[in-house]
Amino acid sequence: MIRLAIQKSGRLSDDSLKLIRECGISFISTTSKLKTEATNFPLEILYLRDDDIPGYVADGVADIGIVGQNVLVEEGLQQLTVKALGFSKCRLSLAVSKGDAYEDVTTLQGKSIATSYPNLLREFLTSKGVEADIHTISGSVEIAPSIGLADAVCDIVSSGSTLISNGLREVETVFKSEAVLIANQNLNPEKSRLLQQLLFRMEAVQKAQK
Ligand code: PRT
Ligand code: ZN
Repeated sequence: MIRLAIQKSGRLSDDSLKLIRECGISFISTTSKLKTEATNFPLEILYLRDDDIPGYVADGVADIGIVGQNVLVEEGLQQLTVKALGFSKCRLSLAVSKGDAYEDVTTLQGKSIATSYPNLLREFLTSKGVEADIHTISGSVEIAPSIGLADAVCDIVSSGSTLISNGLREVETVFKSEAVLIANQNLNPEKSRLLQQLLFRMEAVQKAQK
């Protein structure tokens, strides 16, 4: 039996469940439950918050998982990556108030930036030789400039409409992300074999969609 961790409820959930079903795996999904067992493959599904998935897979509480690269790399666990899955695509971007002058990333030198991704942001700024004051907040990052909490924000963007409706302008892409399959690095031979079977099926699904 192999244990897969997926997001309980959020932007990754539907596509994660869909991928498992497209692999020919049947299970009864109820969001009220915390786990479920497949009926025709030795797979157990755990429903978790996305932020907890990389750590649980690293620790072996789950054997494999599906999570956004943004969360995985922020938590410093990119070495768990097995395969990019092509859904939940988004980017982590820097944005400033739409009336603020912005030349290039050096404009942010000495400024304060609100984000939920301090590690990804710090790495980006360091690579550009910029020093800024990073304020880590866990949600509602977009309102930080309008309430005087920060000069700029660094947040996840897909369509861009959230930034626009908060009077912000996207100025730099910090990190590009999509959902990835991750795996514990010390799977026993039986679990490794099950992972290989799953990967084979996922690749067949992806080929059929091309
Ligand atoms: O409860 P839990 O902790 O499990 O979920 P969560 O609220 O932390 O995550 P969730 O469900 O919002 O996102 C899960 C993953 O989906 C993220 O880690 C990304 O990998 C991916 N993803 C794809 C996104 C988006 N698109 C996205 N648009 N994650 C968040 N957003 C948010 C963004 O934070 C901003 O508030 O949507 C808003 C911007 O969207 P646009 O379309 O207006 O630009
Ligand atoms: Zn989360």
